[in-house]
Amino acid sequence: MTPINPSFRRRQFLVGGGAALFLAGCSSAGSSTSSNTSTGTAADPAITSTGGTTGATTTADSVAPTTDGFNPLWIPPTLTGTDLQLTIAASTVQYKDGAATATLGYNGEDFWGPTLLMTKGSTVRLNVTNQLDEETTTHWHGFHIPAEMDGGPHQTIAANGGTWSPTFEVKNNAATFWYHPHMHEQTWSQLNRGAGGFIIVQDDEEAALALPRTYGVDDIPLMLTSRSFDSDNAFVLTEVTPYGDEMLVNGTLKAEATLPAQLVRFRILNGEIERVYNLGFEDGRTFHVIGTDGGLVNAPVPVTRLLIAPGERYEVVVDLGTDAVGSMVSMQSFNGGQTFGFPGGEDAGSGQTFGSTLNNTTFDVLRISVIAATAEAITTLPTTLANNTYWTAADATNERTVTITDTGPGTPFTFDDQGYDMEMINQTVTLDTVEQWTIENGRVFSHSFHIHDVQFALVSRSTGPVGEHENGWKDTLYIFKDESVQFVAKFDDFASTDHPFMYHCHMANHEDGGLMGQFLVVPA
Ligand SMILES: [Cu+2]
Repeated sequence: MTPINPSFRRRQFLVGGGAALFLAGCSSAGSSTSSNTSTGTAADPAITSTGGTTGATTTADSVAPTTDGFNPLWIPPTLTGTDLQLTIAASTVQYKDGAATATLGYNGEDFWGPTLLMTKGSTVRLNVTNQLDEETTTHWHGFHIPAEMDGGPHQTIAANGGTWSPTFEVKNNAATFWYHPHMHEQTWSQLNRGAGGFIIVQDDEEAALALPRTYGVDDIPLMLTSRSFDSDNAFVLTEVTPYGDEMLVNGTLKAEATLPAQLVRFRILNGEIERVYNLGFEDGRTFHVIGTDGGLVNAPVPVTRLLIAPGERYEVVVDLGTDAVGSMVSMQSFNGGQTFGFPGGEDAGSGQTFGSTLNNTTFDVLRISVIAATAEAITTLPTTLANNTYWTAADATNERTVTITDTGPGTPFTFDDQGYDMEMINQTVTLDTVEQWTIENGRVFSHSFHIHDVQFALVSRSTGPVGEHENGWKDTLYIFKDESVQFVAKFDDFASTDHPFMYHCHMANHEDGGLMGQFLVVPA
């Protein structure tokens, strides 16, 4: 078997190296229209990407294929501007010999979609066109926006050409967000086929810092997931196979990134259905967390391992400055020997119930091949990154508890014994209230709790101290089996008596199974 990278097909279109403009809205399934342009200089204060034409996509993917079975990491092209067209369509990827694998992508990509670049304070309009023969939605994960613009299960986009056009001010801090389907009971299916994309928000505070910021060169988005393939090369999706047997990074099988010998920033998204990653490097090197879901942390946090649950993002910086040009180092996930209830800790072995060859073991996530440093390399991390003041328990003027429940082995997980019902409002919050939410998980398994609308401060874990690296704005948290956690958030700006926000487990199989509730933020 020769796994083929999605970008391999794209590369065949790279004639003459010219920057081919992608015509927004004119995508067709399976076409490969990404251009291959070099990136700009690292001196730009804003994130660097070429082809800054409004509505245009560019890509920094210009890495030569490798010869020993690894595939060059695909870097999604960027899409900039304030009036953006996103079109989701069916496609295929030739991952294996034989039949192509059916996939979904946005704007002509075969799997995943362009990276949207947005600036804090700007007002954006998105036109999302659905070329699928099924309904979908597009959720702007982590964004603080009105509920009717949020892209949850109520904002469906009609099949076969429907368009939804939300508009909102970008109020979030500079950070890494993502967009993905949030279709009622179809999130797993649509995510599994590859629908999603990154959003990078930029702001003046982040831009003033000497951080790696050249997209695709020293600033690399990494969407981590895995898939299993059936005998016809289709992605497997059954109730007992939420874990894939093969690692995909940005949709690339057995990915290798060619990176310069300097500080490199990774914007890591766990895009899995269920697996949690316990990330590190094969040589045990220390790396630094610089950002959580909703923004920069106040100071870099050194780590050697980093747990990241589905839906979570961490921005990290790894120092390749002392790695020899031509050397290799692998990012790995150290998922062996975890305690019972760790998602992906079940016994390895494809075909077993909930099994996967990547379960309960250490496996390669991304191979890094080191090349010479760039001319304007960042070589030292700033000691101070931000000056956030986080909410504390003392700030909260209202409290509520949400409990993860089920009715016994084999039954779906629910919140408070109530499966998700589109017609039921589970919580009502008064606008401008600072609330403390306690999430109780006494059940058999760990989960990934995500709440829309707000960025919260994680204030306590019953199992021990909140990790230093978690001390930042977050919208998603990993909750262990038999744990309760508390977070504090202010529910400001957007009230509605009609349009709810969601809170749910970001393990898409659990979400689709009913582990989701909805809340209204009502006027005071
Ligand atoms: Cu869950």
